[in-house]
Amino acid sequence: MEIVLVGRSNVGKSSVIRQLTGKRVPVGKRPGVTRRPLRLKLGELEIVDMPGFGYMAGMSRERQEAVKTEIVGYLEENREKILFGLEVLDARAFGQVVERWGRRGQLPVDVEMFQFLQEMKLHPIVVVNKIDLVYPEERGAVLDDICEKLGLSAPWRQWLDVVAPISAKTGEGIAELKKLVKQRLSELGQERLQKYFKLSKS
Ligand SMILES: Nc1nc2c(ncn2[C@@H]2O[C@H](COP(=O)(O)OP(=O)(O)O)[C@@H](O)[C@H]2O)c(=O)[nH]1
Ligand SMILES: [Mg+2]
Repeated sequence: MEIVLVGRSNVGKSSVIRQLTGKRVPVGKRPGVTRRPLRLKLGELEIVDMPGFGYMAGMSRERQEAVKTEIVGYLEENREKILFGLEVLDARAFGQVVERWGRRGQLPVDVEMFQFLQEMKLHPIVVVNKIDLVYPEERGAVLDDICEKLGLSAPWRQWLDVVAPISAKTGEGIAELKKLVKQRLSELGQERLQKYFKLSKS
């Protein structure tokens, strides 16, 4: 059984995996270097860190398209063993990226990927990371905006079973995210896998 993480490079996928599992995975390595999905084995569960999609300095358009195709292909081929998806976003950068693409009349890959995960019935959890970089008084508006851009109507608090604002840096929101992951596992009848997401005693 697998839980699959998708997101742009540098949004903090590896950091989120570390926070969720307590296991060290390479963080902050040169983005885009990871081509194959990285797998973290937790007994009968595997956390699969997909290559980062979207623009990266020094990467051709063809390569960007190839990464997206690779991820979509992976999800299709392995659908049977995938429990659900985690899509990681950068709280501060997401809105700007989506608007930039929108001005060019294009659907940003982040939004496309979220829709694809929904179509595949992979019940994605949207992990809005780096929330520490958003002023507390602006967080509500930023989260509403992210929801609307993903096709989820504001206010964001309606989507507490989908959207998890966190900081993989400070640990804020991690307890709520773990709860959400355990809830998904329970909905899928996989309670025995919940033990990998115990709350840390701190
Ligand atoms: N401020 C802040 N930085 C973060 C957070 N999560 C990750 N980072 C930093 O963002 C960079 C990319 O993180 P990484 O986990 O390697 O991203 P990945 O490329 O998506 O796997 C690293 O320098 C991390 O230290 C966060 O919640 N807040
Ligand atoms: Mg990484």
